[in-house]
Amino acid sequence: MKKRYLVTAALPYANGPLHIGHLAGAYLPADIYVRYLRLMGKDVVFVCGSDEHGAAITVKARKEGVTPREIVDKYNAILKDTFEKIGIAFDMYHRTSEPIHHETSQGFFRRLNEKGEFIEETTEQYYDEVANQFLADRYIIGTCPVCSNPDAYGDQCEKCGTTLSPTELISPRSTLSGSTPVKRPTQHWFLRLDQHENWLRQWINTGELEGVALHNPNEWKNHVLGQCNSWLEQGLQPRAMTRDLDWGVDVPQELPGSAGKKLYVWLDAPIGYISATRQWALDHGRDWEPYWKSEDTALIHFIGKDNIVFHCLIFPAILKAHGEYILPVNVPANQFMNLEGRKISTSRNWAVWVHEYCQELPGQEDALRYNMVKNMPEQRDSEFTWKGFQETTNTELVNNLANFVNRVLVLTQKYYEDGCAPQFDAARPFKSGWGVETEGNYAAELRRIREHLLEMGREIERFNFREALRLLMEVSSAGNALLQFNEPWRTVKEDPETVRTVLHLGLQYVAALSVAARPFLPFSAERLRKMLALPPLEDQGDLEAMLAVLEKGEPLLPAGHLLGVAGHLFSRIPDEVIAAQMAKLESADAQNAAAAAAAAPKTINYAPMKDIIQFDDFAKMDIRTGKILTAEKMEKSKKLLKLQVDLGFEQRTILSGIAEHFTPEEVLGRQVVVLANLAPRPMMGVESQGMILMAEDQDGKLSFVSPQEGWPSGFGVR
Ligand code: B3M
Ligand code: ZN
Repeated sequence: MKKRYLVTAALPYANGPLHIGHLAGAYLPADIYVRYLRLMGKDVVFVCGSDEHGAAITVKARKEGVTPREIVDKYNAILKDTFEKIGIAFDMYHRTSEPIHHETSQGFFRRLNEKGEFIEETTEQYYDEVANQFLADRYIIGTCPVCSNPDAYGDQCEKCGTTLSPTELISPRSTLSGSTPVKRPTQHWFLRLDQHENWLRQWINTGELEGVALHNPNEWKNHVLGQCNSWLEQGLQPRAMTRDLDWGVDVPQELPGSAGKKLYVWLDAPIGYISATRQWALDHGRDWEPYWKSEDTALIHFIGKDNIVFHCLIFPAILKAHGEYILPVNVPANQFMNLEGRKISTSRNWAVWVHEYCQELPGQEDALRYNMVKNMPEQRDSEFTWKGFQETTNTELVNNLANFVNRVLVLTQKYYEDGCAPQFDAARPFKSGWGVETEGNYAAELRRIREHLLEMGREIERFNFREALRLLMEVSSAGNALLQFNEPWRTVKEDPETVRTVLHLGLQYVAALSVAARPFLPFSAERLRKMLALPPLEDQGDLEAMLAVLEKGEPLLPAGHLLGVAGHLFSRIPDEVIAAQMAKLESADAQNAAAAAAAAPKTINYAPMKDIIQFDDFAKMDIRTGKILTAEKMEKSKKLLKLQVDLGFEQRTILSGIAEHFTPEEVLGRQVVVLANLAPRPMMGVESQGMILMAEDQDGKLSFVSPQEGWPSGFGVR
C-alpha cells in the first residue's frame, strides 16, 4: 500500500461545457476513488484544470469571432462551476494559461532539450499565404484519401475515423482563408519516442522498469493495455513537440529558432497536472514534490479512452526523460457513454449538458451521479437513456434507499416520543435483514454490514465502481428486508421489545450508509448526517473509523441519541421531466436536419419538358412589355393581387396569383412581361385581361421576368 496518492482527471478543453460522457468517462470515477481514499484516511491530492491551449481552442475562437483568451475565460468558469455543482471534489482545479504552468512546462522543455531528448528537424508544413501563418492540423481540410470525404481534417477524417497527416489530404485547403496552402520549411523539436519504445513496452506489459516492479499490469484494464500495445506494435516514431501557433506556451525564447513556436498541446497539457499540484502546494503550504517524485506515491490518471496513448506512452516518456518523476501505477481509462443509442456529439448538440441538468433538475445531482455509475462504461461503451434514468431513480433511489431511510426515521419518531434512538436489548432475537434463515444477532448484523462495505471498498480500489455501487445498495436492501421481515408497524404493540431492537438496528444501517454512500452520493450523505443529527463528515478517515466500530459490534448511533428531521432523500422523476428532456434532444435533431438541408447541395428536380411545338404555335402568343401602375389585394383571396398594368397603348386589369409571394407595395412600378392576347377571364367578379409571366424555382419561389431597366411598355417579346 502506498503512502500517498496523486490522482489526476483529464484536463477538459476549455472550449465547451461538460456533458455526461465526460462525467462517466473520467471525472466521476476519479471523484469516487478519491472520496473513498479520503474516507479511508489516505493522503491523497486530486488535481485537474482547464486545458486552454491547442487548435481546439483557437478553432473555437475563430468560429465565435472572439479571442482564444475570451474562449478559455468563458468556458473555464463554466467548467469549474459545473464540477462544483455536480460534486467533483478536486483539491485543485487549475488552468494551463496560468503563468506557473507556462513556467513548469517550459522548465520541462529546457530539461529535455538539455538532455538531448529532442532532435531538431526542419520539415515541410502547410502554410497559408493569405493568412500568413503555418497551418495546424485542424486548420487544413481536404479530401480523405480513404473514403473521399471532402471535409476531412489534417489530423483525422471524422467520417471514416482514419488518422491522417495533412500531406495525405487530396486538394487540401486552409480553413482560415479557403486558399490552397503551400508547403514551407519549418523547424520543430521532435521527442525521440522511438528511443523510449523498448522500456515502454516492458513497463506497460510487465510493470517493471530497470528490474523494479512499479505496477501490476493485471490491475490495468485490458482495453488500455490493448491500445498501448497496438501503438507499440506499429513502432513509436519521433513526434513533434512544438507547433507554429500564436496561442499556447512559448518554446523557451533563448533557444535559436524558437520565435513563433509554441509547445505542442499534448506536451504542455499533462504537465498541467504537475503545475496544478504546485499551485495546490503553494495555496496550502505543502510540499508538492513527494506527490510526483517519490516511489511511495501512487500516481493514477483518470481519462477517457481517446487519451490513452498520451497518458500511457507519451507522458510517461516525458516524465522518464526528465529523470526525476515517477510513472503512473494505473490509468483506468473508461470507454464511452452513448446517449439514446447514439454517440454523444458536441457539434450536433446530441448531449446531456451537466450544467443544464443541474439547472433543470435542481437537487437531483446525486440521481445523475447514481445513474452515471450504474451505467459506467468501465469495460465497454455504455448507454444512457432518459427512460432508464427515470426507472433507475424511481425504483432504486426512491423505492429502495429513500423509502428505507424515511421509514426507519418516521417509525422511530412515531413510536418513541422523545424522538431518540430507542433503548434496546442487544440480545433480543429478530429476523436478520441478510436472510431469514439466520436468526438475528445484533453484533453479527453490524459485522455483516462491515463485511459488505469492505467488499465495496475492494471493488473501488479495483476501479469497479458499478460493482461497488451494487454492494452499497445491497446494504440498503438488507435494511429494507430487516423491516419487511420484522414488520415493526404490525408488531409494535404485541412485541415492543423486538421493535426497539429492529428500529435501533435500522438506524445503524442508515448511519453506515451516511458514510459509505459519500463517494457516490455526496449530497445525500450530507443530508443523511443531518437527518440523524450526526456531525458532518470530515472526509478524513470517517469510513475507516466506522468500520472499526462495526467490527466490535458496537452501534454507530447510541440509544438515546436525538434524531434530526426525517425527509425524502430522492423524489420520483415524473414522465413530464423525461418528455421535456427527450423534446430537447428531438429539437437538436431537427436543428441538425435543417442545417444539413440548408447546407446540402440541392438536387434540383427539373420539370419534364413539354411536347415540341411548331413556331406557328409560339407565333400565336402576343407577349408585350408592361409596367405595374397599381396593385391591391383581392378581398377573400390569399393568392390574387389585382393589378393595373400599363401596356403603352392601353391599360389592363390583370389578376395575378402572386399575393403569397409579394405584397402590393413590392410590385408597384415593376417592369413585367405580359401574355397580352390571352382570352379575358372573369375571376371573383373581376375580368382578368392577360397574364403576368413569372419564373418559378424548385421550392415554388416566384420571380418576375422583366426587360432591362427603363424598357418602354407595349413592345413585343419574341
Ligand atoms: N484536453 C483532451 C480531451 O479533453 C485533453 C485532455 C488533456 S489531459 C492532460 O479529451
Ligand atoms: Zn475518410
